[in-house]
Amino acid sequence: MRKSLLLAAVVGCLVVAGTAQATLPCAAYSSCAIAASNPCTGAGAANLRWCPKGDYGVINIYVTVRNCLNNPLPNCPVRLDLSAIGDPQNELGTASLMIVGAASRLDTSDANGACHYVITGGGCGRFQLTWTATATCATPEVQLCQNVNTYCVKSPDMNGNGTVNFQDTFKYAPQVNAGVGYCGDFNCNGFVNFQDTFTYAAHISHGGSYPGFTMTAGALGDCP
Ligand SMILES: [Ca+2]
Ligand SMILES: [Ca+2]
Repeated sequence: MRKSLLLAAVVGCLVVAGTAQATLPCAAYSSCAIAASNPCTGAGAANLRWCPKGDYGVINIYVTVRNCLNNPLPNCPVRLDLSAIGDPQNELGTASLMIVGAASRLDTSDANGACHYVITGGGCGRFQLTWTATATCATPEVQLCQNVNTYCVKSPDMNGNGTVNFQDTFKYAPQVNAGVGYCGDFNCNGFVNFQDTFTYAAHISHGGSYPGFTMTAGALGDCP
C-alpha cells in the first residue's frame, strides 16, 4: 500500500515536471536564422538592396521555438527587438539609414514552433543590426537568441527617410552624370547608367511613405 502511494506520488511529480517542460520555451533547443534577399556581386557589391516599400529586397528573420523536451512549441508569442547603427555612404552627403516599422515586433509561433519577421528599410551604406528574439509565453520571459549582423546595402531611397522622391533624385543625378557611384549603381556592375535609371525610376514612381525608425549614426566605414 505504502509502496503504491509512493509510486503514485513519484509519477504525479514526473507528470507535473513533464507538463512544465512541455510548455516552457528553451533557448538551448530553439534556433534563430537571418537571411538577406536581393544581394548583388560585382564592382559595387552589396549584401542587400532594399526599398522602404518592401518591393526590392528584405531581411528575413526566422525563429523556431522549442520546449525543454526539444519539441516544437506552438502558440508562443515571440518578441523581436531591433537596434541598428548606420553609416551612410560618404558620396551621399547628408543622409541616414532607416528601418520600416517598429523596433519591437511580435509574432506567434505556428504549429511547428516557427515565427517569421520581415524587415525592410531605406538608405545606402553600411549598417550593423542587433536583433534579439524573446519568448514571452513564460514568466520570466526567455531570451532565445541575440545576434549582430553587418550589411552593405543600397536603396533608391538614397537619403534613408522612408520615401523615394525628388530629394533622392538630387543624390542620384550627380552619380548618373559622373557615370560612377556606389549607391546609384543598382546592378553592381561598376557604372551608373541607364540600366540603373530604370531601377531608380521604377521605385520613384510607386510613391508612398513608409514610417519607421532612423538608425543611430556611427562610423562603420564605406562599402566597396
Ligand atoms: Ca528618400
Ligand atoms: Ca550599374
